[in-house]
Amino acid sequence: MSSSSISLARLGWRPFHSQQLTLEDLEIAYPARVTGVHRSGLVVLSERATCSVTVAPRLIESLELPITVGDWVLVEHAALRVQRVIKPYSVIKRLAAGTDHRVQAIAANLDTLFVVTSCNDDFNPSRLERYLALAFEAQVEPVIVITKTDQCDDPQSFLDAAQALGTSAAVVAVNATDAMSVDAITPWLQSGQTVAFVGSSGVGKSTLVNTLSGKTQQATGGIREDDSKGRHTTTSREMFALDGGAWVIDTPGMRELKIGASDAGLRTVFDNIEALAAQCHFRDCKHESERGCAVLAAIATGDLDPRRLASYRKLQREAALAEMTTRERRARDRSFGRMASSAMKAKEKSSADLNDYYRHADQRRDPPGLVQEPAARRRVTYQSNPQGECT
Ligand SMILES: Nc1nc2c(ncn2[C@@H]2O[C@H](COP(=O)(O)OP(=O)(O)OP(=O)(O)O)[C@@H](O)[C@H]2O)c(=O)[nH]1
Ligand SMILES: [Mg+2]
Ligand SMILES: [Zn+2]
Repeated sequence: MSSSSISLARLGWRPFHSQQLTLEDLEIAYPARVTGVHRSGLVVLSERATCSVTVAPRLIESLELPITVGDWVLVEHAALRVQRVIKPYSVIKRLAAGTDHRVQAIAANLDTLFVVTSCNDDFNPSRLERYLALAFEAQVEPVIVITKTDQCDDPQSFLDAAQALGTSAAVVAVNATDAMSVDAITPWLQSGQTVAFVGSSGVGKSTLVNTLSGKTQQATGGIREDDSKGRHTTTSREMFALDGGAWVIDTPGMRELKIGASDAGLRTVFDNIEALAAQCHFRDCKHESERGCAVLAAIATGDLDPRRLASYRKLQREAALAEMTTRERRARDRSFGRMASSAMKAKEKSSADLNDYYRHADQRRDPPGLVQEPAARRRVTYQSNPQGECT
């Protein structure tokens, strides 16, 4: 444990969080902010100290989303243990890579998401749209940061391409190694604000964090995509304080970014297509070959990039699939919950029967659901049947 002396407001605490607390809560626990998540537990920062705390498996299982960097938790006064998690005002989440469709929380209680890309092959408008959808869905302000302007002959063309997406996200181009250049993102770094850097490996997320903090907080390095293990320089998410009082979260490079259910997020990223669609002749126009389609007309005149429409459709399909899978998993969890509860009831019934049996020991008969072993080594064992009832 190391001591700190920092106000809750400087740590990013808001009235939104206070509203979730009672005086009784504060008698048994105190608020702390998660700055790191490790297999063995969490690193948290409170008004008093930085500590490592544990989380009971039962609490982990009860959470809809895993605890992530930036979350607020209540830590027990009596032990270095999380008592509960405070609902965050924003969470950036994605679907985990692979086939199990788990939702992964990237950062919580975030004000700004810096979507980082470089003036090189990494720059990809459709990938930027994915990141923007995550931010808008979480109601976090996105800012597109284009790095490596010093290594590029025509940074303006990348700025123009990002601005051509036509979203409300601000676009900034910087040399991430140069403090004067990185000053361009300081308007989003007010005291008590929390920001995160996301983007592919090697685009300069950690370099930005180091340049902003004026010291080497994070290791930086080149991309090692040819490494068969695909190791990237930053391997875990961490939160740091800047001298000005803002909190920055550095994240490992993402190779694959799958979006989850994202209706509002997608509508915001593609609001120009939504506006055109409202002018189509048919209300249920699919913008394929219908008469009076305003979207196709805009493509024909060059006012809408066909890539945007293709990207919107692809992300809509992905979001719909994610929503369906989430619904299926919830249904599965609910039916598992019902099964578990009927098994519990069966167990309680069988205990009640057992008590009854012992109360009437003088008229002893074999109790229901029990197999009686020979008297010499008498003990009782439960027999269950597939319906979860005792016989
Ligand atoms: N010249 C120049 N080099 C940069 C710039 N941004 C990043 N770099 C270099 O690019 C390399 C990768 O930068 P990192 O900051 O480690 O990239 P990252 O996004 O944190 O990568 P991961 O941690 O793997 O996700 C380093 O060698 C940096 O010095 C920039 O704007 N200009
Ligand atoms: Mg890094
Ligand atoms: Zn149409």
